[in-house]
Amino acid sequence: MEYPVKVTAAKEQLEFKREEYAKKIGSERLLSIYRNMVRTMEFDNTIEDLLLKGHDIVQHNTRGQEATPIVAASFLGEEDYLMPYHRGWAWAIGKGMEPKKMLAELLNRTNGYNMGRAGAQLGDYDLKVMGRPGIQAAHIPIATGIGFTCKLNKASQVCLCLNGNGSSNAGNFYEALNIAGTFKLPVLYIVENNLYEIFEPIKDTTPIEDIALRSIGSGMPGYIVDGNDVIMLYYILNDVYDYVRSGNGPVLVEAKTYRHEGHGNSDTLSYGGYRSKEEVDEWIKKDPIPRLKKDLLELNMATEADFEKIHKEALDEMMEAIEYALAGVYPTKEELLMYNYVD
Ligand SMILES: Cc1ncc(C[n+]2csc(CCOP(=O)(O)OP(=O)(O)O)c2C)c(N)n1
Ligand SMILES: [Mg+2]
Repeated sequence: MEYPVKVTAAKEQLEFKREEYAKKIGSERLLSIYRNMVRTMEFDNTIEDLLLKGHDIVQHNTRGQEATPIVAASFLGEEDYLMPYHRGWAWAIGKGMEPKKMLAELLNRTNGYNMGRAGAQLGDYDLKVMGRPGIQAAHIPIATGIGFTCKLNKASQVCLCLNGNGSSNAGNFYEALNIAGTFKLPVLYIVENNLYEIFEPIKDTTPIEDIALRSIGSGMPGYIVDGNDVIMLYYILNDVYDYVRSGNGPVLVEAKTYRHEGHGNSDTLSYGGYRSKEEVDEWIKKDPIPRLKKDLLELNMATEADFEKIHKEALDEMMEAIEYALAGVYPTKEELLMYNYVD
């Protein structure tokens, strides 16, 4: 029997002509992806500064993993859903959420996206960005449920569901993918395999190296892609979205990547504790932001001035975001009790 799993490294990379494909995507789109990666990086830096100043924010830094969620979100239209997980903020910025309202939400102010009541589980239902549950992998069956909605709507609407490699070990993952595979739901499941679950290296928690293999048991195609290479990601995801939007059913994409920082605010061991400085430094060399910049410069698709402008605008935006967020107020006791089921 021929299994439907597809290993990217074998076929696609042979056919892939980097320069030609980058030109096909075009400067405008690639610079817009670059801009969103830089905005995400500056958003993370802003949060880290506020944490140092004593503000209370739940933070899982994106640094190093900007490319996959931003490229994936760049294919979503207004009608498409996004079900995120806890890692970073790239998915939110990629789908069009505003850093100032995100920051206000993270600081629990009423001028945030969810009146300061969701914090790090923020969402924007107008943009079809769903708030994530705090329980690992609980979001995956929800994305599958959204897949039923999309299928019933019969348009080419899709749901993008982002996951960590750790979530792919949970029972929910298997159940949710099994149902999506059975009913051919238009859901794109992406696993950002950053090789760790908090302090645990993947080899201590998972018996396989390639999470994409788990697509086989759910009857859907699987892809393995370099999650730090914007142009390659675009190339693979372009076909994957076409497949899902055309009613063929779900796909599982595994993006190989790495987080530069610790797991969350309380992880001070990111260097020298559970992982070596050499390992982190090797991955910093594959940082998707300078990598895309190098590609665009080498292909004469952008100039240094374009990049300077993007970085400056991102910094200015974050200064405004801090001003906006800190000017917000906390919800009152009455406001905190609003919008419960009993209402
Ligand atoms: C049921 C449950 N158990 C444990 C946790 C604590 N927790 C938060 S993130 C995480 C690991 C996530 O690893 P992974 O899915 O690989 O994502 P990454 O943090 O590496 O991006 C755990 C165990 C939780 N949120 N829910
Ligand atoms: Mg992980």
